[in-house]
Order: sequence, then C-alpha cells, then structure tokens
Amino acid sequence: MRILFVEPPKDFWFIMGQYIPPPFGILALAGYIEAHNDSVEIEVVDCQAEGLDWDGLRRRIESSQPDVVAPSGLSTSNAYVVLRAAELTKKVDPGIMTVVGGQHFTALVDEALRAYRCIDFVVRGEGEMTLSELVDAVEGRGLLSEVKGLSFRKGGEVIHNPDRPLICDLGSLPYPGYHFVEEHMKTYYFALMADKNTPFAIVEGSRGCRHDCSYCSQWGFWGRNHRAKSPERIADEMGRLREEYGSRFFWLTDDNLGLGERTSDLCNEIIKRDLYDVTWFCQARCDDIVRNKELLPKMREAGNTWMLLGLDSSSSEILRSFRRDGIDGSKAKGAVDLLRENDVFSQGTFIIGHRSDSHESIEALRKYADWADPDIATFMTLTPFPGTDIFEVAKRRGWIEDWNWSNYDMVHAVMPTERLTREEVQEELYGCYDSFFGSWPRRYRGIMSKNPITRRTYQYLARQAIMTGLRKLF
Ligand code: B12
Repeated sequence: MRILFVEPPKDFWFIMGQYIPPPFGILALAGYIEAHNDSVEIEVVDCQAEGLDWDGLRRRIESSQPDVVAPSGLSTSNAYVVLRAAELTKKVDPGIMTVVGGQHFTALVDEALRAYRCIDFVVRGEGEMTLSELVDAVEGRGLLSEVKGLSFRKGGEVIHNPDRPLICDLGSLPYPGYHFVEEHMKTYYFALMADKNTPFAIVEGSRGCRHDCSYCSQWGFWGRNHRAKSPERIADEMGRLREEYGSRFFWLTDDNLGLGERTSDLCNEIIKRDLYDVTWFCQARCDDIVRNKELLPKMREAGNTWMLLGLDSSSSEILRSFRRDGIDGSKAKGAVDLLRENDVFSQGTFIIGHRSDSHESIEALRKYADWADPDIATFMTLTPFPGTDIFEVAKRRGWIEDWNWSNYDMVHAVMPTERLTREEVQEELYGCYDSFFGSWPRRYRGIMSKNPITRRTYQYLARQAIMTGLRKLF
C-alpha cells in the first residue's frame, strides 16, 4: 500500500511575518507508520516548501498513484484546504481512499462525514495508532469496526467506533519522519524568529495541558493530563535535526512549557550536548515565569530567545470567564520585565471580542498592552473553535455570524459582542495594532535595538506588512 501525506497549498499567517513550517503533524504520522506498518510505502508532499499550487498537487497525486491520501489537519482555518485536497484526490481517482484528522474534524466528525462525500475516514484524536490500525484493516489484517478512534460511512450510516485511549508514553513514539522531507529541510524558515537563512524545525515536547482555558481547543483534544517527552529525548531530537539537516531554530510545540524542573533539565541537556548555535521558541504562562525567574538565565544560555505569553485581557471578569486563574496584570508585567532583563524576546497575546467588550473596554486593553509593553503584542479576536466551550455557548445562543472556517484564524472577527457589531470588533482589532505599533518611541526603540530579533521584527513592521495585511481583511 502507498500513502501520500499532503500538506496542501494554503495561506500563511501574515501576523507572524514570513515563514515556511515543516508539516509536523503528518511527519509524526509518517514516522509512526514507517515504524509499525512494514507493507506501506510513504510519500510526503509539502506544497508550501515545493511551491505547488492545486494544479501541481493534482499532478503529484496522479504521478504518485497512492492508495491513500492523508492531508494534514492542524487548525480549523485549514478545514477547506483539507477538504479541497480530498476532493481533488477523488477527481483524480475515486478509488483512492481519503483520511482526514486533527482538531477540527475530530470536533465536527459527524457533520463532516455527512456533508463531504470526498472524505472516506476521519481519524479522531491522537492519530498515530488509529491510522496504523486503519491501514492494517484495509490490508485485511483486522476489522474496521474494531479500530478505536475511527469514524466512517457504511451504507447510508455514519459509524463512530469507540474513542481510543491516549498513548501513555510519548517516548515510545518513533522520531518524527523528517527524512520524508529531507530535500526541504533547508527551505523551512521563520523570518522573524530566526532569519530567512536559518533552517527551522518543529520539535514536539508534550501533548495536552493541565489548564482548561475556555477558548482553547487543546485540552479538549489531548486531554488535561499533560504527557511529556523526557528532556533527554527532546534534546536528542534537536541534536539530530541539527546534525542531520542543519536545523538551528526550533519551535517547541508545548502549549505551556511549564517552567520548572523539567525545563531546567531540558536546558541542562541542550547545554550538555553543546548545541551552542541553536535557538528556540516556547510558550509559557506568566505566573510560571514569575515563579521560576531564577531559571531564565539558564534558558537563555540554552538558546531560548523568544517566548510567547498569553496576557489576554486587562479585565479580571474576562480573565475569569476565560478560566485564566493565576494570570493578572502584575504577573503579566512582571514576566515581560523578567524576559527583557534576560534578553529573551517577549510576544504578548491579547484577545478582543469577548461578549462583554465595548469600545471602552478595548481601549482599556490597548492601554494595558502599552503598559505591559511586551516586545511585540499580538492582538487576536475571540474565535469559537469547534470543540471548545466557547463554541458550544456561541452556537447555542446564535452569536456566530461567520461560519466560513477559513476565517477562524483569530484575525477575522466572526462574532459580535453585546455592544459591538462584528465589523466594529474587526475595526477595533486594527485599532489595537495601530495603537501599539504606531507608537513612535516603541518603533524607534525596536529598530535601534541591540537585540537582532527585535530589530528584525520592527523592520518588518516598519514595512507596514501587518497593517497592510489587516486592512485587506475588510
Ligand atoms: C507549531 C504550530 C503552528 C505553526 C505551524 C505548524 C505547521 N505544521 O504548519 C505556525 C506558527 C505556522 C502555526 C500557525 C497557525 N496556528 Co498553530 N499551532 C502550532 C502548535 C503549537 C503545534 C502543532 C503541532 O505540530 N502539534 C503536534 C502534532 C503532532 O499535533 P497535530 O498537528 O494536532 O497532529 C496530530 C493529531 O491532530 C492528528 N492529526 C492531525 N492532522 C491529521 C491528519 C490525518 C490524515 C490524520 C490521520 C491525523 C491527523 O494526528 C497527529 C498525531 O497525533 C499547535 C498547538 C499544539 N501544541 O499542537 C498550534 C495550533 C494548531 N495552532 C492554532 C492556530 C489557531 C493557528 C493559526 C490560525 C494562527 C493563530 N491564530 O494562532 C495559524 C494557522 C496557519 C495555517 N494557515 O496553517 C491552534 C488551532 C486551534 C484550532 N482548533 O483551529 C492551535 C491548536 C494552538 C491553540 N492552542 O489554539 N501554528
């Protein structure tokens, strides 16, 4: 059997500048299938890295003649490109099996299988074992009805097999299949976070999160039990990527690195391996940063140059309704200051469009962002991702005005608030970027900064790339 994993052509998220990311989700799956399904031949086509459009992808499917096409899921905003890849596959040959997965199709599995005949199978939740057993069943070594985590159509009916328990030990997973995209490894880059000439790779440190922020689809998908790879394993993955492909900038996928002993051990491992020229990005909570401030110099020494912090809101009611216990103004400001003292670039994210938001409350948020003063602020609209509590409430109460999944990228407003129309929320988002980055002292400080990341980021902003992108949304 031959499986073609596909990263379809799609737009990049302009807020973060220019980048080409490795399609980590399907590389993890490809690595697992290679290790567990001897009979399978694997190919990965990455349309971003190869510069392929839809016609190019059609030609690749034709020439590869796969038995199965499996497009990468990632986010709700990619739902249509996944469907388009499945549809294209069926046009090339209706006999090719299509399998989709990831957060969006897991949350809306029933609707997806009923509405889109181009999808044969949905793998719900964690993909590795379910896909592997699906392959076995299709090859006659098992029954479809016994593959946990699988949904499909049978006759006129949609069948949902029972859920699959999560893999207990992430260390048991094979190394991700980066060798399937070996020829592109020098093509992957993240211009702002490293630079265009620094090969970029994604390293998965853990799955799941112990927190349960109401807008986040992660904890519902992976569960609240946080499963982590060991520090040795993570550093080994970094080391191998460095050695085999020259990767020197890593994005750690952990939703919350949870600064503490594990992070300290990870830094020790990186330092021990003498990965002196690598840098890395992570996401962390500001309360953890403040609590573990003594760890920051070691993190910087180990190459951590950029940290993303969810600062969210200045309103304690909104923070409470997001279930952001432990986050407040003093932690936010404290964390940003500590990162600056330790020469780590801080990206603070803020959310507008809560049901209670008004022009005044968003103005207060702008002032808060200005005061907290992260190196960059990323303002986002509250987006009801399927699978979240917010989605369920918003759907039930009829708040969602825009059902175009491509717009679920947190820069399109898809819901109004009690006091603002959807268009006003969108206009306010523009106002937030304009107020933060329009500040001349901040721009001057950025462009003149000694820190190359800060300089690069503000040069990108100075070219008005974000503002132009945002304006085009109207
Ligand atoms: C790295 C990352 C990025 C990178 C790019 C990654 C890439 N590969 O292209 C960048 C920075 C570019 C990015 C951009 C965006 N991202 Co992002 N990103 C992540 C992050 C941190 C890690 C993704 C990852 O590799 N995870 C590990 C892999 C193994 O998990 P996975 O992809 O889910 O795949 C597993 C299963 O889902 C399933 N599966 C997935 N696809 C498929 C397909 C098949 C066929 C099968 C069988 C199974 C399957 O099997 C896999 C193995 O178990 C996640 C958070 C997280 N920790 O996962 C957010 C996350 C995916 N991003 C998110 C969002 C919203 C975005 C953006 C819209 C921007 C934004 N506002 O943040 C853009 C969209 C860009 C675009 N056009 O694609 C949200 C998605 C929420 C949602 N429900 O839609 C997440 C969950 C963050 C969050 N906490 O909310 N992102």
